[in-house]
Amino acid sequence: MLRSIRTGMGSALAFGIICAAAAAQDTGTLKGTIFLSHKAGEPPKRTNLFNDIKTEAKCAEQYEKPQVGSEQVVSKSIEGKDDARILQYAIIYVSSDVGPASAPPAEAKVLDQKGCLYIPHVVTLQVDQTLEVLNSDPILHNINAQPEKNPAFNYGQPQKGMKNPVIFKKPEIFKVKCDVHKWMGAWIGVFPHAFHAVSNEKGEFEIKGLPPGEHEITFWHEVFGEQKQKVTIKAGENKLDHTFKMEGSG
Ligand SMILES: [Cu+2]
Repeated sequence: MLRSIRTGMGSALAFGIICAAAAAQDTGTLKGTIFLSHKAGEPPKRTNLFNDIKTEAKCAEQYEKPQVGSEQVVSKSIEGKDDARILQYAIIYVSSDVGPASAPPAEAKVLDQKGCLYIPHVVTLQVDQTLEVLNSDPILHNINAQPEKNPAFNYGQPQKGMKNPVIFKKPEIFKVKCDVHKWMGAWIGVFPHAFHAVSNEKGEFEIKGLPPGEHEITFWHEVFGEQKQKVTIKAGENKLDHTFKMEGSG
């Protein structure tokens, strides 16, 4: 009797594994690159953040050389092109109905405060997934969030290594800031499913596990706004690039 139960459980387990493997094969992956177009010779202006950071000695000493760059627009030129760049920190997510969501990932995302910057500048997570807010600096930061759909929060973290876990119940994109250092800002994107990504330093993104069929994809950037596009996903790899335009660009 015991043996037959064990055999039965083994078969059920094997069946489950086979089904899971088949389901994984049947889903699609969406990959792409985010670009920023602008008038030739007029790339986005860059802010010298180090002018601000150097007012906080314990942060300034963490940098080997002055940091130049804007947190808001992190774009890099493309070799041979004078009117387009790749764009980091865009959020890419599915904005149409994709059915019931899978359980949120057990592993937390981390929003660090290091060198008087939020790292990463943009973070996305699923409803009920933990965001761990960490202070890696030996000075006081506070993380002040005033979302519209989730409860507001404001944690002071006066010591290095302090952590506050936060969970969000409603989908929303909102800003957090530090009241001690006015240049410190980050964006948190909360989604009802796992189909979201942030473009990396090469402008690239990847969203895995999409059910085949037509979906609406939203591309969001804190400066360049929000644009939507329909895409038909097939099993396997799918490609979709997106270009944001700077205002005034043709
Ligand atoms: Cu701060």
